[in-house]
Amino acid sequence: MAATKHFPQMVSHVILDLDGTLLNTDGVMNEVLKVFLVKYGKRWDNKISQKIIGRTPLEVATAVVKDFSLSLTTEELMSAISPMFSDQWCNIKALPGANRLIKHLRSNGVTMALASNSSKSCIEAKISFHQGWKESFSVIIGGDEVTTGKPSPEIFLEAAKRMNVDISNCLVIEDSLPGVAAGKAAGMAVVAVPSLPKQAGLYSSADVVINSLLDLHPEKWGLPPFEDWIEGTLPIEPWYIGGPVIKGFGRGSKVLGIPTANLPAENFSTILSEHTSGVYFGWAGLSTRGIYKMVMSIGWNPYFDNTEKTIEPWLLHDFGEDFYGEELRLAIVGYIRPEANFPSLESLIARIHEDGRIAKKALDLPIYAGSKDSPYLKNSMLRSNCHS
Ligand code: ADP
Ligand code: RBF
Ligand code: MG
Repeated sequence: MAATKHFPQMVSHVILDLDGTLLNTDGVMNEVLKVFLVKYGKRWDNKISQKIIGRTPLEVATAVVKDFSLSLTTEELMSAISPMFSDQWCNIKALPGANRLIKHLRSNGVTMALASNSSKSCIEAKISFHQGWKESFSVIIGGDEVTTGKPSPEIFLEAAKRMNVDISNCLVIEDSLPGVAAGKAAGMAVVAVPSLPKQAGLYSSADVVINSLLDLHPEKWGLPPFEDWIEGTLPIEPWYIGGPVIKGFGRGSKVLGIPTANLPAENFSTILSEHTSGVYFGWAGLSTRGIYKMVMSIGWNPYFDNTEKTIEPWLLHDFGEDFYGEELRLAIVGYIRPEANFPSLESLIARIHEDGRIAKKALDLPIYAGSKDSPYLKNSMLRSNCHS
C-alpha cells in the first residue's frame, strides 16, 4: 500500500490538515446531503458519498446541483446546506489514528500546526468537540488568514513562519490533492493520507502515501516512534459487527485455500466508514459452535481489485464444513496492516498466513484476551441455543 520514496528530510515540526485528515467530515456531509435531497423530493443515491470524499464544499455543491438536476444555483445550495452542516459539527468523528497521533506528538514535545482552507472560526468550532486538540497546536491557521488557499503554498509557509521554524524541518500531513500540492510547493516533506480509496496513484508528488494515520511511522522522519505496537499488532478501541454468514466471491477456499466467512458489508456502512480498510483481528462468536480467534481483511482486496468493499473474516480453526447462514459475531480488537497488492498469489497467501500467526499469538496477550468474554459474542450463542 505505502508507495514509498526515499525519505529525504528529517523534520522537527508537523503541520496537519483538518478535514479529511484528522476529521471524518465526509460522513457528516453525507448525512446533511441526504436530508437536504429528500426535502427536494430526490432519491438519495449512495454513489454521491463516493463523489464527495475529499472535495471542497464548493465542488460538492456543484456536483450535487448537476447530478440531481436541482432548480438551485450552486451558491443557493451552499447557503442552504451550510447551516445544516454547522449544526452537525458536534457529530464529526476523529479519523482512525487522529487522536493517537495528536497525543503522541504532543506528549513527545513535537510542535504542531493546524492549517486548513476553512476559516479560522470554523476550525476552532470543529475542534472544540475534540478534547485536547486545541491545546495541542501551537499554531492554528485558517484559509481566511492568507491571500490564497491550498494549492498555494502560502498557508504552510505562514504556519512555518509562525512556528519560527525553517520550512525544511516541517512535515505536512494531508488527505487532498490540493493540500499535497501546496505542501510540496512550500518545499516541505509531505505524507498523503488519501480519503478516497484506490487513489494512491494520483498522489505521486507526495513523499509517502499511507492508507490511514495508523500507518504513519514518525521515526522515518526523525520523529519519536509510536510505542503502542505490541508483537506486530496495534491495539484499537474494540468494535463489534455481526450477522448471517453470506456467500462471498467463492474464491477464499478455492483460490487461496483460506476460507473467509463473509458478512454483508452493506449492513455496516456507517461503522465501516468510521474504520479504515486493512487487516484486523479479534474474536469470532459463532452461534451453536463457540468462540474462535479470527483474522480478517476489510476493503477492496487490491490483489483482486474488487469494486466493492468486503468483510473477510478467517476463523483460525478447522471446521471441516461450511456454516453459511449462521450468525457470526465479531469483536475486532487490533490492527495489523493496510491491505496491500502482491506480486503473486503465493506471496498474498504467505502474507495472510503470517497475519494468522500474528493474530493467534497476539490474542493470548492480556490486552486482547479479555474481549473473548464480550457479551456481544456470547449473546448470539445464548439466543441461538434458545431456538435450537
Ligand atoms: P465465499 O466466497 O462464499 O466466502 P469461501 O471459499 O471464502 O467462500 O468459504 C467461506 C465459507 O467457508 C464460510 O462462509 C464458511 O461457511 C466456511 N468455512 C469453513 N471453515 C472456515 C473458517 N475457518 N473460516 C471462515 N470460514 C470457514
Ligand atoms: N487481499 C488483498 O488483495 N490484499 C491483502 O493484503 C489481503 N489481506 C488479507 C488478510 C487476511 C487476514 C485475509 C483473511 C484476507 C486478505 N485478503 C487480502 C483478502 C483475500 O483476497 C480474500 O479473502 C479473497 O479474495 C476471498 O474473497
Ligand atoms: Mg469468503
